[in-house]
Amino acid sequence: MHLESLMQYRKIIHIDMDAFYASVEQRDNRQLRGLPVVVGGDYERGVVSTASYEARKFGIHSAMSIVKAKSLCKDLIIVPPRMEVYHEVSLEIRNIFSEYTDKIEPLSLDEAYLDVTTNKKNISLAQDIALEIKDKIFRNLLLTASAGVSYNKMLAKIASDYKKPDGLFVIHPSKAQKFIDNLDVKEFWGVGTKTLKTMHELGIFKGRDLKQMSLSSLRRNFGKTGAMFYDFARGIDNREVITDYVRKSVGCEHTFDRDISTMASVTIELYNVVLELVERIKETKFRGATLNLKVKYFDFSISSRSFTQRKAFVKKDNILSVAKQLIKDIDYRSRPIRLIGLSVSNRIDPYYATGELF
Ligand code: TTP
Ligand code: MG
Repeated sequence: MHLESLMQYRKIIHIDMDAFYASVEQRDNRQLRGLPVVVGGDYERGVVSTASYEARKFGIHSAMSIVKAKSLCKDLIIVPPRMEVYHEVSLEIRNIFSEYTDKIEPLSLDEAYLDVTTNKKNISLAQDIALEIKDKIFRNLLLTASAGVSYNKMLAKIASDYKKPDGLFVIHPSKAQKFIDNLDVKEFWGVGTKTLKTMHELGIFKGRDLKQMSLSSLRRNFGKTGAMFYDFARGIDNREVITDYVRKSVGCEHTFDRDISTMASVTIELYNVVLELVERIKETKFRGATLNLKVKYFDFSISSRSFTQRKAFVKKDNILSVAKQLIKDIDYRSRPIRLIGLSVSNRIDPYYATGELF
């Protein structure tokens, strides 16, 4: 395949945490590790939210009744869900993703698509990004995730499921058709129990069978989704990664080669941070009414100050004069500083803003 034709392809990653709720419980309680655990309500009509991989060996899976699960494994441990903790972890993995791209489409607490065609670290191979993300999730959160990499959403999602748990699987554009031809149709996006039954009745079992079908016959049998199946069988899925990301702040930080403690050096460094912040505000078009100053001292302790005004912080002179006010009572003479950071937060919706935005 020529390089020029490869360049047209998007780079999509799908990340899915392994046995998410159960893994968090096993992480936080050593005694649960290596054992069959389900997260769910231990009452008569309770259902399994998720099963640890050890429990899955007994045939236990999500949405199964707890009663049934218990009958399959007499030593099953049932843990009640701790949604706040799962939400917290979800935010943390989202933060890791956003080190690479803002094009993030979360599907649930533990699953997201990322479009890394262009990315913040200019890494050319999406597979390298996926590996870094998996590594960071493991090092920071002690949890494993599986990642799928391909040029569209459908294939990236199938790929993340392919080597679970702790998997990384890449479907390269040049290998996609062969992969799809051999794929069971139940793996295709949008194929539920009912569709699968109809497909089987039509003699469609693998991707290659699906590809044999004409567009009109797929439309006749499956309505609108029929056209989608026609495309999927050919490796085509143009759905975009849809972000729900709303920026809450914009900022930057400078760490110095040497700790600083004189007024002259602090003024210069503060000015440099302001310049960069103004650039970032221009790039992101972010409008916020609060300016935050963060200072890290030589001993890594941190002080922060903030100031809120009626209009958005946009202009250099405004930001600089407020930043100077904020740093005034920082005692850098007796406690040299190693970092200065500035950020603007407290988003202003232009329609409700006062001042210069009107
Ligand atoms: P999944 O990603 O479907 O499952 P999982 O992370 O537990 O396992 P794996 O990805 O390794 O196959 O769902 C993520 C979480 O969503 C899961 O941990 C619990 C919750 N969930 C439910 O509460 N009910 C359900 O029926 C399903 C499928 C998931
Ligand atoms: Mg999962």
